[in-house]
Amino acid sequence: MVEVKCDRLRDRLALSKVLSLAELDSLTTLIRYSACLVREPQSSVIGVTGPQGVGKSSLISAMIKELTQHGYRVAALLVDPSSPLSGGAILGNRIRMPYLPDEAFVRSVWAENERSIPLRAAVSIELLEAAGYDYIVVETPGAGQVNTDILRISDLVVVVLMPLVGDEVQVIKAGMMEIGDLYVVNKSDIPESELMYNYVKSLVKGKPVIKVSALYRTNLGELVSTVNRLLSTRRVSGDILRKRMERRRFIVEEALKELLETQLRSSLSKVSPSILVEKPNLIPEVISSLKASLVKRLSGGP
Ligand SMILES: Nc1nc2c(ncn2[C@@H]2O[C@H](COP(=O)(O)OP(=O)(O)OP(=O)(O)O)[C@@H](O)[C@H]2O)c(=O)[nH]1
Ligand SMILES: [Mg+2]
Repeated sequence: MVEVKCDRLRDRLALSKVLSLAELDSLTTLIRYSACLVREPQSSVIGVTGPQGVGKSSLISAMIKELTQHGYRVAALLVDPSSPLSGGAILGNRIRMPYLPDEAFVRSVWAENERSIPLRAAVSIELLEAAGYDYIVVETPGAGQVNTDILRISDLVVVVLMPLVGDEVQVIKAGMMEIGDLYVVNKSDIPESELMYNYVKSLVKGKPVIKVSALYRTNLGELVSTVNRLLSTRRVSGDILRKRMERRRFIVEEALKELLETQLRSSLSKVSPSILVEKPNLIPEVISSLKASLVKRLSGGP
C-alpha cells in the first residue's frame, strides 16, 4: 500500500488531486486516506438546501466571505446533479458564486439524478475535515422530493427560501419545513420578503428564521452568529459527536450499497432472458444462485 502523508492534504493543489480521485473512486480513496481521518470533530459541517434558484450558492459565497473575515478556514462542496463529464471543475454552481475570497476552497461534486449526497460527497467531506477546514459548507439541490441524506452528513441544516417562491404549500409538502435547524429567507431586497418571513416563522414553530440578502450582503453577520450559537449548543450537548457517528455510518452504508449494486448488476446481466420469460418457475432458483455468487464475489473484494 502506498504510504500517504496526511499533511499533504493541507496543500490546496494536493487536496484537489485527492478529491478528484475521490470523485472517480471514492471507496479506494477512502481506504487509501483512512489513516488521515480525524478522531475529534475538527470541522463544522453546514448543509445548505432549498428550492432551485432561491440563492443557495450566492448565500454560501456570502457566508464564506463573512467567515473568512473572522479568520476561519472555509471549504464549500457543491453537490451538482448536472453532469459527470465536466469532472467537478466547471459545473454550474461554481460560476454563480460572486465575491469568493481567494483562500476559500470550493469544489463541485456530481451526483446521479435524484441523489442529494452520493458517497463521493461524504468521502470528500471527510477529506476536507482531514485537511483542517473550520467550516465545510455543503450545497445540495433541493429540487423534487426532499432527500433527508443531508441530515445524516451535516452538523446543522440551513434551509434557504425566498419571497414569491410560487406555491408555498408545495415547499411545505416537500418536507423542507421539518429538516431545517435554521431557516433563511433570502432576497430580502425584494419587498415581498416580509410576507414570506412572517409566513415561514408561523410554520417552523420556534426555530430561528433570518432574513438576508445574499446579493447585497445584508444580515450575514446575524446569520453567521446564529449558526455558531446553534453549533456550540450542539457541541456542549454531545450532538456533534452523534452527528459525526451518523455521517460515518452513512459512509459505511453507502459504500456497501455501491459494492452490492455493482456486483448485483453484473450478476443480473448474466441471467438468460429466456429463463425469465419461458421458465418463470426457475426464478427462485435464479435468486438463490445469484445470492450464492454475490456472496462469493463480495468476499473477494475490498
Ligand atoms: N434580488 C436578489 N437576487 C438574488 C439574491 N441572492 C441570489 N440572487 C439571484 O438569484 C439567482 C439564483 O441564485 P443562485 O445562488 O444560483 O441560487 P441557487 O439556489 O444556488 O440555485 P440552484 O443551485 O440552481 O438551485 C441568481 O440570479 C442570483 O443572482 C438576493 O439576495 N437578492
Ligand atoms: Mg446553486
